[in-house]
Amino acid sequence: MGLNLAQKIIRSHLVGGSMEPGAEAALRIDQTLTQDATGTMAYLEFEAMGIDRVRTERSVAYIDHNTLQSGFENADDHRYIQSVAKKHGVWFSRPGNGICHQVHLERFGVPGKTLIGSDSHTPTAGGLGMLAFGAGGLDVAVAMGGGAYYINMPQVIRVELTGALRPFVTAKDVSLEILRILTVKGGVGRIIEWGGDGVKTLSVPERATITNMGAELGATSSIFPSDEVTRAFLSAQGREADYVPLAPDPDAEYERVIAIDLSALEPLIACPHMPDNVVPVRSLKGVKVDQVCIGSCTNSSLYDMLKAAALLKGRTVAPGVSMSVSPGSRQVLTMLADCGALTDILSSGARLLECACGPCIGMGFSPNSGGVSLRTFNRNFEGRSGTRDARVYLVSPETAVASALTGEITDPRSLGLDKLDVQLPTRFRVDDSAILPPASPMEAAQVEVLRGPNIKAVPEGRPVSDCIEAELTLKVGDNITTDHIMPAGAKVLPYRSNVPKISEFCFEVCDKTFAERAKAAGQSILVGGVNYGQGSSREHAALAPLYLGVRAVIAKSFARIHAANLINAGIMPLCFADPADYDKLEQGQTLRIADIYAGMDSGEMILEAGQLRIPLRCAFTERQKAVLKAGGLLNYTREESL
Ligand code: MIC
Ligand code: SF4
Repeated sequence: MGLNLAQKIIRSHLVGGSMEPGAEAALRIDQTLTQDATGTMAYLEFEAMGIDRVRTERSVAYIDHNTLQSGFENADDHRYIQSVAKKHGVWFSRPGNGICHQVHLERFGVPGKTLIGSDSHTPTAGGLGMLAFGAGGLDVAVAMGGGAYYINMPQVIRVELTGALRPFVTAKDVSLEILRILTVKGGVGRIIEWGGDGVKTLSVPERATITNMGAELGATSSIFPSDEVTRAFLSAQGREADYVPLAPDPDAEYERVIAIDLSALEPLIACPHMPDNVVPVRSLKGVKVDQVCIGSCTNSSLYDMLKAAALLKGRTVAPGVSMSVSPGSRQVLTMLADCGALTDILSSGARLLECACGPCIGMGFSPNSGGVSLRTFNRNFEGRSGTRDARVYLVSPETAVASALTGEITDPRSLGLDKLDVQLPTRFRVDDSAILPPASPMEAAQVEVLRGPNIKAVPEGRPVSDCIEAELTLKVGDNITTDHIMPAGAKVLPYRSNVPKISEFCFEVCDKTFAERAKAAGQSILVGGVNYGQGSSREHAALAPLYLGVRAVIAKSFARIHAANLINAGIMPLCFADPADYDKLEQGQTLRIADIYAGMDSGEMILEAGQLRIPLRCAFTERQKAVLKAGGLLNYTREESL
């Protein structure tokens, strides 16, 4: 039996475990990336492991999230990351150089290699044929130290593309179409492998838009083959030597095949407040728009920006609309400037923001109250924009510009234009001066790591005991995101390296009293619904609960990265054997789970709630049991290396 592309890369990187679906596979990791909002913790964890120098082929630290420096905290974090990276063998992409996923695609991604990053959209690199995973900072720290990365061996879904996109229908619409089909839970435990004749019609940046939003499906990863289009992109980046052709075997097997005819698609839009709440743009014609944002790691490539500029050229943004453009990288911005497209953008009345995540993570440019914001981003979770009652829609750059021009949600096809004639250059402007190399092993000892007062130690995990008795301090519903558990935004993000402080904001979106109540309770258990912890890779969504005394989370199901982060923090993710039992529990009850060690082995535990006996299930691997019993991955790694 032939192998699909994901299996081929996994097989060539397998250092332990098994490739049987559902079993744990240990993978050798070739490259890592971090961004600043998760990076401080990752490097503190790396330092705590006591390893001198990274053992990967390439590790890169990006500064792209916390670039609003409204106090000393973010600037201190940047300095810390710059110095710790230099000391330990990590390349450093300076603030302003761009969004990690965009820059990594341009300058470092290599087909057939493995990459993990402390950011859920790391699979963006799958657009180049790389097998890339979003992970918690601690997993990235371990991989930097040469340790394996563990995944539950996913099933692989093939999406068979035929035809070609029609004018004003884009890769973003392909992402929204697959979200409409599979929903935000449909990719959990799966890799999405894109194939078929339609693939060759998509450029690498378009492929990357599609693999980027695989994160919204909950997928473990997403990947495209590496072909002549990939070669052309790498060669235009001056990196043709990195090219290798990659394709699945002709007789490869898949769990399921989904067919999408690119020529049958139309412009789509995801409505508030979930990326899978997708309808045709034309069905919302006339809805008044207050804000339009173009950018984010989904749609900030030169290709996207050139299309936006071409549509804006000679036109002006409607008076009622406030519009921002944030190019994905310095390469994109300088090339826009060189060809004059930047002038077209600025003359339209759009505001130019930094090459960074910006509004995507609530770092400025929040919408007006109750405002309708159309964004080319990937997440529209409630409150994420920084304005609690804003209504955020996700669209392509073409739909965003068309709507900015008319002031209402507009299908770009209705502007009466033929098509946009935008070509990718045969040569990008390559200037890596904002990517600083690490110190040589000889010089490393002299490099001083610079720490600011906001940088506090990583909280200590506590070994899971055989019996837990604790209050159910919070019961939440389905699809709780990490933005609910540990909100981001300009107010909270500066505390990413200060867990005691950031914990005060834990679950603020759901219940402002939670942090204080949990702390007062000492130990607690949380209860959630389906797909608990979807969204980001931020391990703060596990570290803050750890700091507040949470010992276990019981849910109907979990998102992959968050479940791994809980285990890494020494908190047990447990599932209801019968999801209907969720309804029987009430916030404030005292819960008890006994015989935990035996339960970890048998996969079954009993939750006692007053007179009720509720069966729970778990499926921890031997390694995960050891991690939990050690009180988290950091303790486990320390113990292992003794
Ligand atoms: C996000 O898009 O939610 C983030 C901010 O990039 C996160 C990482 C973080 O919270 O720092 C992610 O996607 O993992
Ligand atoms: Fe940054 Fe937004 Fe991409 Fe997250 S999703 S990496 S915040 S641009």
